[in-house]
Amino acid sequence: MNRIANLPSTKEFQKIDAAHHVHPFSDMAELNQTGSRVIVKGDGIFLYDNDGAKFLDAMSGLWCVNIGYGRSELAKAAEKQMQKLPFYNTFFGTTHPPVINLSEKISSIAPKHLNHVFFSSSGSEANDTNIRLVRHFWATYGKPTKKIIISRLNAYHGSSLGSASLGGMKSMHSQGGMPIPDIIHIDQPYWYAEGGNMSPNDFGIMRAKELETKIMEIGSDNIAAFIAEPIQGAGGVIIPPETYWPEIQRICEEHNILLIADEVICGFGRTGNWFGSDTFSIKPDLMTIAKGLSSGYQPIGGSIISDRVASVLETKGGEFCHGYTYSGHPVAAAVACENIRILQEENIISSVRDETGPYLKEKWAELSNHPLVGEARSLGMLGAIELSPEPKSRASFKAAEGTAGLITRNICIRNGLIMRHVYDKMIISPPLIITTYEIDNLMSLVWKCLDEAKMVLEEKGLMSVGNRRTQ
Ligand code: PXG
Repeated sequence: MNRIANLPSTKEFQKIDAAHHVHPFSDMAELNQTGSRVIVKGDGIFLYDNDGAKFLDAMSGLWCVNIGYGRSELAKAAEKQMQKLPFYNTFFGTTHPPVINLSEKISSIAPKHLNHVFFSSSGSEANDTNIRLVRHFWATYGKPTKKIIISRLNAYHGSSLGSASLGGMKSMHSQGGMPIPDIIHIDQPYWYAEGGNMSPNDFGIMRAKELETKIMEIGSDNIAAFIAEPIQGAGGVIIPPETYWPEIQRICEEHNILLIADEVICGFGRTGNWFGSDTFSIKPDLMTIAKGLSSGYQPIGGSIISDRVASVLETKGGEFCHGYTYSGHPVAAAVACENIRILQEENIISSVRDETGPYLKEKWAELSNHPLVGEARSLGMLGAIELSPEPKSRASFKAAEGTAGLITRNICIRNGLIMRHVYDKMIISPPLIITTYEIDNLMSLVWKCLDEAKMVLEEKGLMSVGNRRTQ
C-alpha cells in the first residue's frame, strides 16, 4: 500500500499524539521519545502504517479481530443500526431488537446450560459485573458470608479496580491500592517455568489441588467463586496440562464454589471451538466474554450466566443494582450479531479446529528445534515460544527478564511481523481467517526473526544462562 495521500505526515501525527494522547500500559516519557507507530488501515490479516509499511498482524489487534480486518458487512450493520436507533438503554423495563437477537444468539452457541447474558462494553466491566453478581447470588441463596473470590497469579482479567484485583499481575497490583479485599490468588499451571522435573500431568494435578488446599484453609462458607482463563493469554499463552481442568472442575463442584471461565480471549473460536470451555470440557457457572464477540469492531462484552444462577437471581434476587449506560448498546449488539453470523456461515471455527489449527500446531512445534527456543506450544490460533539461552534445561537468561523478548519483538516489527513479547516469551494470536498459505508466510518470518534475534543476542553478550528449570 502507498501512503494515503491526504493524511498528515507520520512526524506530525506523532507530535500531536505525544502532546495530547495518554496511552494505556505505556511509559509516556519513553514513548514520546521514540514516537508511536501510526496504523491507518487493516485488510484481512494485514495492517498498514502511515508510511505505507505492511505488517502481518499475528496478534489480531489485541487478541480480538477474529474475522480479520476490512469486513464491510460489519460496517453496514453498524450504519444500518445507527440510522434506525443509534442508542437506547436497557434499563427501566425497555429492550430493543439488536440486544434481543444477540442474547438469543449467544445462548444458542454457549454451552447448553448457559442461556442468560448481562452486557457490558468490555471484558473488564464484565468481570466487575461477575464480582458483584456472584456475591449477590450467594447472599440471595442465604449464604452471605460466601464473598471471597479465588484467582491465580499471572492471570489477566482486566484493568478496572475490580477486574485488575482479580488479575494476578504484580506490576498492576503495585499501583493504586490493589487487590481490593476478599480476592486471593493461588499459583498458576505454568509447567515450563514452574514445573521443574515433574511431569506436566503431575504438575497440573498439584496446581489444581492448591485450590482445594486454599478452600480448606479459608472455609468454603467464605468463598463465592474461582475465576480463571481456560488458557492464560496476556500471562503468556499458558496452556494448562490436560489434568488441570478436570481436577479444578471436581474441586469447585465438591466444595460448592461457583466457577467463572474468563473467555475474553478463548471465546469465539480461538481454540477451535466456540469457547475454551468446550475445548477443555469445563462446565462453568459464568463465562466472561468480549473481544471476539464483535471481532473488536465495536466495544462490547458480557457475562453469560447459567440457568441455575439465573433462576435463583430471577426468583429471589430482587433488583440487581448494577448496570452500564451501554449495557446491550444497539450498534455494538448489531455488529456482534453480524460477526457471529459470519463465524457461523463461513465455518471459520471448524476450519480452525480441523484444518488451520492442526496445521499451525505442526509448523509451530518445529520451532522447538531452533537453538533459541526452550518450548514452542500452541492450541487453535494461540501460540507461544519460550526464548532460552540453553533450551535443554529450560534456562532463563541472566539478563533482566524481558530483555531478550523486547529485542526479539523489535526485530519482528522491523521485519513486518507483529508478534508480542511477554517478558521472554514470544506470543501469537492470529486472526482465525488466516489460511495455510499465510501460516507458511508467518512461519518463515518467525524463523527469520529468531535467527536474527539469536545473532543480536550473541553480539550483545546476552546469551548467558540464568536459572535452569531442570537438573
Ligand atoms: N479477561 C481477559 C482474559 C483478557 O485477556 C480482559 C479480561 C479485559 O478486557 P478489556 O476489554 O477490558 O480489555 C482481557 C483483556 C495484553 C492485553 O497485553 C490483554 C488484554 C487487554 C489489554 C492488553 O495482552 N486482555
